Amino acid sequence: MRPPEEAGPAPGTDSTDAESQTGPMTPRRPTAEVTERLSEMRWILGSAERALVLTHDNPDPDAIASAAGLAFLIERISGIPVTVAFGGIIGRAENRSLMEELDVPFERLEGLEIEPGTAIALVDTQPGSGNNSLPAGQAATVVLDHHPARQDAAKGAFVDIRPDYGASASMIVEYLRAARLEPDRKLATALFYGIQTETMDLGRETSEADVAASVFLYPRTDPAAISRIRHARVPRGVYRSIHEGLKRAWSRGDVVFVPLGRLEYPDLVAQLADLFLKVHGVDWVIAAGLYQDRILISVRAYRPDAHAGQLVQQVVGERGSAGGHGEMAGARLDLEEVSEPQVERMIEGLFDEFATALGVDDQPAESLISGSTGPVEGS
Ligand SMILES: [Mn+2]
Repeated sequence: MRPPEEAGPAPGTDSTDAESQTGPMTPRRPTAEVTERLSEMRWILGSAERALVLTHDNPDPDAIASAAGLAFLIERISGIPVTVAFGGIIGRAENRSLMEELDVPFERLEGLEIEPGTAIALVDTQPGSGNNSLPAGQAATVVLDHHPARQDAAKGAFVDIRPDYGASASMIVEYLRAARLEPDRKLATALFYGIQTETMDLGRETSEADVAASVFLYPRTDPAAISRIRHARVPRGVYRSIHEGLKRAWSRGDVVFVPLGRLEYPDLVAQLADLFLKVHGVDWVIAAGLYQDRILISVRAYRPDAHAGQLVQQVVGERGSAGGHGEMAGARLDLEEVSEPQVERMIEGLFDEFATALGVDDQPAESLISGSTGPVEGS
């Protein structure tokens, strides 16, 4: 994975000595800026007795790796004890395997008491994004994220939001490098894996910083561990959902709708959306399923000009919480006392609204796999 020579800086550009030691594909962002932010973060954490690094609910690899990386950074720059936590569950087998390889103790936020003097650091999520379990009334001291900035995010004392980055883990790598902290093999492996999955192997919403972080990390990773994570064995429930999706997926034009019924774990909906985005000619996937008492929606687009985050916010509106990037987004709608047939009808209604918003409501509905017309009913 040696970077091509021609990608290096042209003679006379502002390559420093430090950069030339790590190869030509180093972060473009001036090191001085990250260093400045780093000392600002250290100063803001100065009055804290301890820190709680919190990432989003049902964390994905980018969230898991970024949280572990930020905890390491804060511990080292501030010398205070750090706890890492998340809400929800880690369902996906690959993500469980990542946790095992990473070997960092993560706590479930539900069981934690947040003591006075605790600085809360949110990573890969923001206050008000609806996908984290930051207790109401708790302010975040640090907010590090690569999702588009929300209004509430500005309430953090230290806020660094870079929507042009493909992964939060790439931001963490820049901070670690600015602090001259060497991630150990486990952390480097997790950060690398987080960036690769989040960017579909540096293909989706990827910036130069994501490439530079990957190049920096790769020689520090354990390739066998990455293989174990990537090829983790999965429970049968995954195949039940794939089966359900294959049976029921239908399309209008280049938009595919995937009703998944009840999900074994929450991130299955995103996993299946990714799977269907691989189908030739598909530009959009809208997948939806039921987990506990909420509808989960995952949207994927196969075009860099897509506004998936805006689309899902527009369709879901006040009925739930929604957000995301250009090519990947999600939403959740909390339900009360609703029967499964009612949920199925709600999902059908939401799919119709997505079809209208995407301008394909006049296109014929076809089953994706069997080729028959009309959405496939139930299972
Ligand atoms: Mn992320």
